[in-house]
Amino acid sequence: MPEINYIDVFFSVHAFQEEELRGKTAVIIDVLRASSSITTALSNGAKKIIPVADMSDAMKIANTMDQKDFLLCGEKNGTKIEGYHLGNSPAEYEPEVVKGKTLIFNTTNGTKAIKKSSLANQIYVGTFLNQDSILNALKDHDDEVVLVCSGWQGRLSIEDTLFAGSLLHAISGGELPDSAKDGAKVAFGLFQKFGDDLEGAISKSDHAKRLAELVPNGDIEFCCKVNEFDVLPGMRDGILTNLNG
Ligand code: 3SL
Repeated sequence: MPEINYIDVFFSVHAFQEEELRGKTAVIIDVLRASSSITTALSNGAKKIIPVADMSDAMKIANTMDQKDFLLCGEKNGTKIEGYHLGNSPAEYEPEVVKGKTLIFNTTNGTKAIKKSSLANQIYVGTFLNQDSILNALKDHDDEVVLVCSGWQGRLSIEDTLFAGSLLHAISGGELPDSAKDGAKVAFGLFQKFGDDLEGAISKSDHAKRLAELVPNGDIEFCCKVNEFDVLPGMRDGILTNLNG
C-alpha cells in the first residue's frame, strides 16, 4: 500500500497542472458518471476504451477505424452528443452492445481528467462500483498516489470527493494520521460524515440535481453501488483496458 502521507487528492480537473502528476500513480474519479460507465462497459466485455478530451479528437480517431469496430460514446452537459452511438449512462453499456468493441469516449469532465493525467506513471479509473479492484491495485504501489476527482467544470463534486474519502478510509483502517495531506483529510472527513448513506448524500448533490431531468431513472442509484464489478480500468499507451481481465 502507498504510505498514507503520500496520497493526495485533487478536487477538480482545473485544480492541478499536468506536471504535478509526473511519475505518480493517478486514480481518476468521476462517479457521476464517466468512471461508472467506463467500469460497466469493461465489465460487460468492451475490448478497449480510448478516452478523448473533445469531439474533434474523437472524430480523428474514429476516421482511422473500421465502422464496425468502434462506438462513439459520451455526453456534453449530461446529454448524448448528436451522432454518437451511446451517451454516458451506465445502463447503455450492455454486453450485447459493447462486447468486443472499442469505445471512443468523450465526456465533459471525466475523460478530460484522464487525458490531463497522462504524465502519471500509471492511471486507473475508479468509482464505488470497482472500489476493491482499485484498493487491490494500490497494494502494489509504494509511489506517490493522487486521487484525481474530476468534479464539474472546475468545481468540487461531493460524489467524487466521497469516493476519494472511501479509499482513504479503507487504506488507513479508519484512522487518518495527523501527518496526512490536507486534501486527504478533507475527503476522509466527508466520508466520515456521509459514508453510511452514500446514495442519500449523492442524490442530493449538485450534479445529481443537474442530471435529474436528463438521465434515466436509476443512474444515480446504480453509481452508488459498492463493489459491483471486479474490473480494473488501467491505461497503457492512451488506451484503457481491464487490467484484471
Ligand atoms: O462530466 C463528465 O465527464 C460526465 O460524467 C458528466 S455526466 O454525468 O454524464 O453529465
